[in-house]
Amino acid sequence: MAPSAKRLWLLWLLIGSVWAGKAPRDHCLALPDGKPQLYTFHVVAEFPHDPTAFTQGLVFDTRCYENQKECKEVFLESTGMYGKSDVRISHVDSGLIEARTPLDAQWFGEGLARRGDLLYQITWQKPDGFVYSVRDLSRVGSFKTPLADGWGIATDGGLFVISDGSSTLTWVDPDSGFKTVRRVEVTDGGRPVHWLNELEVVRGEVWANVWQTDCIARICPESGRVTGWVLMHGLRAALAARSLPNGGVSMDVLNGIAWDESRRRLFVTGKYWPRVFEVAIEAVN
Ligand code: DDQ
Ligand code: CA
Repeated sequence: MAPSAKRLWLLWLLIGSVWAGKAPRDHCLALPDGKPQLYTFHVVAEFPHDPTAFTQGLVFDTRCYENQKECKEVFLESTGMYGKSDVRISHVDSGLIEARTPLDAQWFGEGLARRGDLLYQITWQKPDGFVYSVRDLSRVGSFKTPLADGWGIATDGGLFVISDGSSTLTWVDPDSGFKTVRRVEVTDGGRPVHWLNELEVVRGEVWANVWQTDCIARICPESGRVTGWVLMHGLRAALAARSLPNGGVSMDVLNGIAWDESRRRLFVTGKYWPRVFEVAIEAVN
């Protein structure tokens, strides 16, 4: 090759690789043919959970106490039902409820997310949200989401992602009045995935449990594509079969995903479930 042609070829290669690096692409893993990866699970540990809690939002946290040189693993949880909704902090190991703040009876609690020292709770069939101090669960503010119905909420520490039972995820910015920043339709094989409920941001992905199913979708936040399905089948039935004390209400659907980033643990529970499970997932296809 003549030297000038060679230089042109190298330049072309350079332009091509820079362009490829800049081109929009989603970083989320999926099977090479674009199909979602399927995952099964096994239970690693189980923890007591208030069987009268209609769990709507679940977050893992570590709480350190000033006077005692001690830190405890806790769940921050939002519960639903009119007249029974609250936000609570409970100890992971014992289920002990350390603090709770009830929600007025006109609201039905839904998802919960922590950002810094604040907890953000959204509500069912309303745009209304409430802000609490994570220290003592005192109510310190309120907000309105751009959605008429609140189901799930999660954050990576910046924006919030919220669901409303449709197939759309909406990113909102708490620093600019909860205005919509971005909306994405969640799809699997091109078809919309409806009834996205409780959410968790797990290592840059959005995980959503799909209402009335035993399935958790791993969603690529950029494209909305479901890159994996975590199949939790059998967990609810096995727990129900143990007939644990249930506080007079029978177990409802799987709901509640919490991620412990420091120890990479995944926790799941459900509405009126007497246990929270730590689960490990394994790819099956
Ligand atoms: N959601 O959590 C799936 C978003 C809503 C659950 C609603 C369950 C309704 C129970 C009965 C409500 C009585 C007005
Ligand atoms: Ca969650």
